Amino acid sequence: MPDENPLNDRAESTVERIKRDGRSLRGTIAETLAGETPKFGGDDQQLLKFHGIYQQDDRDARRARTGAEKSYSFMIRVVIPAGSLSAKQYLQLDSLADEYANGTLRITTRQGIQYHGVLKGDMRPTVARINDALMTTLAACGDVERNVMGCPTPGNGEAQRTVNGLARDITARLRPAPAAYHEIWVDGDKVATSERTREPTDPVYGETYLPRKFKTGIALTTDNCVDVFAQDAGLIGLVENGRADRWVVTVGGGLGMTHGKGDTIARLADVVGVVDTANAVESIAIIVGIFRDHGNRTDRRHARIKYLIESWGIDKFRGEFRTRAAFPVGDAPALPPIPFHDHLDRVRQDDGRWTFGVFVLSGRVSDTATLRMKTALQRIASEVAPRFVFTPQQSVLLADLDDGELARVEAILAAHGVETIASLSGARRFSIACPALPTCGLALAEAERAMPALLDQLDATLATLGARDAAFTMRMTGCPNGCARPYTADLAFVGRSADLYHVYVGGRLEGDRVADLYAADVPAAELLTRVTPLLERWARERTPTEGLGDFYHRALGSGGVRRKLTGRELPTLPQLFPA
Ligand code: SRM
Ligand code: SF4
Repeated sequence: MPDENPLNDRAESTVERIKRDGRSLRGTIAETLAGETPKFGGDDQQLLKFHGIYQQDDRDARRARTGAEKSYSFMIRVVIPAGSLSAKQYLQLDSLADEYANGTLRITTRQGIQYHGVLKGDMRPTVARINDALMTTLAACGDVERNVMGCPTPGNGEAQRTVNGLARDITARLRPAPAAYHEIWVDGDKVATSERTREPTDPVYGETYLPRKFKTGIALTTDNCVDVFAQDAGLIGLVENGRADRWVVTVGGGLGMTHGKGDTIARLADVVGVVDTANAVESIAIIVGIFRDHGNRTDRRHARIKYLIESWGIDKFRGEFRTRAAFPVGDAPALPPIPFHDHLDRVRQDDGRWTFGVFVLSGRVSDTATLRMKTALQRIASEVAPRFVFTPQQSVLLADLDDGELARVEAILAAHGVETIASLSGARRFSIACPALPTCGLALAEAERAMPALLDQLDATLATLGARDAAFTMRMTGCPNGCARPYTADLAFVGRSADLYHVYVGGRLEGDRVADLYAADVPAAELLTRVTPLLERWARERTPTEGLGDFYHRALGSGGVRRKLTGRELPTLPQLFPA
């Protein structure tokens, strides 16, 4: 079919060339690993992403090292479909954090794990031992299907099994198969060389893989904790009698924007149609195939599938999907509002056992003087051995516990200073922050490191207003790329420059609405004072279960469900909430 994306008329982007010349993701990674230099060249840095690895430098140390070589280390990301792993696997991940990384594990917003601060010489043992524990870093990053998210649904064994099974099957169906990965990281030096002859191109992705990253999430009509409408592709299980046998297929969500660029957008997904469980995996593979064949390969800023949907329109996309599908595709029913659960605290499973959800602030599993989260989880893994499930809100569930094990888990958590869920404020419990400084090369401002102080202030304000326990989601990112999904939050702070943030208001936990730009270029020290008038009105006038975003829209009388936001919005700070 001729390519009808007008943006594809121009020359291919540099990354397309790197992928094509990369000898099936081999590059010269093996040679650089064996050499003395502390860093990889530009092409290899791009190829390393497909192996789940980012070259980073300590941005705190940059200023001190002016003129000297940067302080390089590596971020390594582990793929964990639907966030589910055994206690034994968790113990392996835990020990690697101490042996090779900065002593912490970072639970990601896509239910994966990241290590920060791995030195070049430690990359190979780290990745090899992740593989030893039957996990991988392959395709954790790069222009491929990323870690597939799945709702943990701890109370419902049947739906949970289906979601987990689909997440694993999509992962297996769409995982790239470069021999280079095993040669370099698992099999060792003997075969790892860039001199290898060309091997067959990847059966799913071809020579140049996808135009850009691709993300899939699996939700249920009973729970949208995976933020399914923010995903490139999604499956929403239509739950009846505890089972999900039919799936609404969605396409075209995505949050990354660029400040000031009106042609970059955060966008919620559209519905493609309804399919049976047996065809759900293939439905995602078809969407990936359409993206591979028609996505933009000239301008990476516009290379996500959301831009193809914007350019084609959803009707044309549905037509292409049906043409490729060798199975029935039904029209989707109008979706009911889908609730949201964070799955924290005690949840009774349908087999009578328990899941206990532990809140992890910004996903950072570490030990401090007062909170020894890392030791607590390590002890639980070795002494109780529950199934571990990382959540899309950067927390962890400990599953399949009998009554005695539940009591043991709660005792270990308490002994290590882990707060009970009941003691968390609503804003804290649903907060998310991205890593930002000092590791992220794209960060413009702080996020994870600024979150504790910001939450302390917010909690104090909300307590004064009598709204400490009201549930809403506050998210923070160091730049507009949206890694903590800020644009679907009730309240979000998005880094603009070292000390300035844009403030967004109007999303909500259910993830079916994007926010408005509420105030622009607000200094870090004034973030809370800028939103306090809104918080005051919300606290005074909200209905008992009304979140901040819902109230904002009701007070504004906007009534509308906003599904798209651009990088060049004007602030909407309304007269109703004067600064
Ligand atoms: Fe992200 C790039 C961290 C989820 C949108 N993201 C990055 C990098 C790798 C920075 C870089 O390219 O140099 C960050 C590494 C920072 C560090 O030091 O660790 C990074 N993203 C993360 C994580 C760890 C944030 C977290 O708090 O957990 C999440 C890892 C998920 C995983 O396990 O795979 C993470 N990133 C997201 C999400 C949320 C999601 O997927 O649900 C988004 C928004 C959804 C989307 O993709 O539209 C997101 N990350 C981006 C973008 C913007 C992409 C775009 O279309 O414009 C970038 C920049 C890029 O790709 O060029 C980015
Ligand atoms: Fe880095 Fe920006 Fe993503 Fe935060 S949102 S991790 S600053 S790319």
